Amino acid sequence: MNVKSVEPGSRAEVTRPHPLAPLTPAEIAKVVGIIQASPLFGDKTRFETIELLEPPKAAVRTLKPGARLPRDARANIFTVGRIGVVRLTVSLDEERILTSEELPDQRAMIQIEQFLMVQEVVRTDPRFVEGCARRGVTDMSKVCIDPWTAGSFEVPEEEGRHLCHVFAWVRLYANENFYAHPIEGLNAVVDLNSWEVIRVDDHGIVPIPMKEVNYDSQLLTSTRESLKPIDVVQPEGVNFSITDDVLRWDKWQLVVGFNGREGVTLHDVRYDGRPIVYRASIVEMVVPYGSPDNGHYRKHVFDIGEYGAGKLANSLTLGCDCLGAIEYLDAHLNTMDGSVMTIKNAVCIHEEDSGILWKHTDFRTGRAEVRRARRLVISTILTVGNYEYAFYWYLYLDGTIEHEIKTTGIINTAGCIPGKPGKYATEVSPGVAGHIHQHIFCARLDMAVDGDANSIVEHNTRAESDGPHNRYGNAFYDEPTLLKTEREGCRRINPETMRYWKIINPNVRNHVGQPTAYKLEAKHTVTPLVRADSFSGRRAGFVQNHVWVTAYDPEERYPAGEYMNHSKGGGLPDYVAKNRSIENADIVLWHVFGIHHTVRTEDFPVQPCVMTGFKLMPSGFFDRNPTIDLPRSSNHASCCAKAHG
Ligand SMILES: [Cu+2]
Repeated sequence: MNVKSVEPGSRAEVTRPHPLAPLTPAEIAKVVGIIQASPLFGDKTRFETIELLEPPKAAVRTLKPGARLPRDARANIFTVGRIGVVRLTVSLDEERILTSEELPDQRAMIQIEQFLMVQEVVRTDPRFVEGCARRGVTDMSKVCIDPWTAGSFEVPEEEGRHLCHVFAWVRLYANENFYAHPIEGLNAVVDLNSWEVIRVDDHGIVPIPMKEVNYDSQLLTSTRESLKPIDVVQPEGVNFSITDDVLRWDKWQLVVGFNGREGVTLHDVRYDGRPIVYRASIVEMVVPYGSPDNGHYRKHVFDIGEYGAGKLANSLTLGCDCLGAIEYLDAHLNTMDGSVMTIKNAVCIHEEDSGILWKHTDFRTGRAEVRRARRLVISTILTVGNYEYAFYWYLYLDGTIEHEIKTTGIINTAGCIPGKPGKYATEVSPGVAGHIHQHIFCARLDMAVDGDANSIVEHNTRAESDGPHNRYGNAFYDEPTLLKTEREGCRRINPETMRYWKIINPNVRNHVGQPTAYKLEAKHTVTPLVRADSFSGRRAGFVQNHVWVTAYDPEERYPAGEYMNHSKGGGLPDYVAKNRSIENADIVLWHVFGIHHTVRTEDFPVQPCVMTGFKLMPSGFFDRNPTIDLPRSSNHASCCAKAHG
């Protein structure tokens, strides 16, 4: 193969990447060079995102071994001082811009490079300085400013601008937890083009709580006795490999991608060579807060669409974030000025024991057969301001795919009169309130169960009607309903009927003559509570259903629309308005799930992980338990604990 030796964790040296592998640093630099050499580029041009333009699915599907496809990129650029985005596609092979589209009303995502610039601008604004002084804060170097996206609220002076809306806290000294000291009721609105504070809102003074509530080990005065270690060792090495960008483990194979908007993406996921999902990723996350008070009604932030998940990924640390024998992948992205930024160890890949997989004891003979479950974990952790999101894709030996999100970090805090957090919040420390909120995620699952032509069938369990056919009153049955169009594919969960959905391939049958299928286990949905026709509700139409199904269109990528910042609507409600057929077609399943978060005192100062997620489970895909062929094994490192004193 025409591939140079590859350092662990690096794609930089691969000279002929897989067609779905993310852009290499050299490719990102080349895209920047091509744009900089064009008349579109000027001194004030900045780069929002540069990512792989995935080749057409048909070309990937028919690619001969050893052949390659042209490498193309997508890029969004913008100009300092004015709103608008230019959307480009670029040919890396031909070294030229293929398409260029001016979108004068769209706004780029807020870039991490802009976070501290916003803080500086607000700290020096005389109206904001005065507001702080009214609250007894005169040392502005101690004021911490978090830039929140501003949304779209039809405020006349905000229309047609590119803004952020800020909340403020006081940090008493280095590494101190400033979220324990909210400067309540003081917000600024900052124009990200002119870098002026267009307005300071003072909603009234609430005393700043000064009690320290720390979590940093340097600041804690006592810790509990440490636990003896649990070591995860694989003395014979790991069971997975990455060759030419293809990750293989047991019967699984896939390509792991990464980009600035979505973070980790999975491509062409197969088990035993059989395709299951062509592309899977978490494409949006919106966090609506329930308080109408002060500036808090504006908190309805799209962490993926408005900030971009990729750039916020952590560099993970061995033995802390990740336990065991770990393979890391670096993430290569672009900075705003067009440099290549590399997040070392952004993606962690490892194997985990996950309890028993199956067991049976023959009570007549006492003979037991037991097999242990194991999963391959592909994970990444993001820091979005105060909060952390840890994303885990799990592949199991039995063909199950699971996605789990662990939410942790620091709740967004507001100030209150001690003992009076109000109707919309929980007081977590005297004078510190955490508002009720939700974290709503959307997964985009381009399904390919045994091929690209799939259908979706909804299953509801019904109790049998009364009558002689149900003499004992025990009868209940599963009722399948084929969803034929995009409008029929807009569905919510129903625990009363044990509702679930199957993604079937009507053209491939299992050994009992049924279509091969996977099942979506929607195990963690949330009920939307923001009014659907409100300013914020219109921007997040996708939360109104837990399942959406669309005909495949590679340009329909995001459930709240391609350009989110200051959006007024769009995304899935528009896609399904076309009401295309979703029967025996190339279809995309969108699953909306999340966490309903009524804050607990235990969520402060740092919240222990709270989980959400979903599963895709084989359901008629295999003719029998596909893990019956696992050999018997016994772990020789296990021993008796001798815990009795
Ligand atoms: Cu939360």
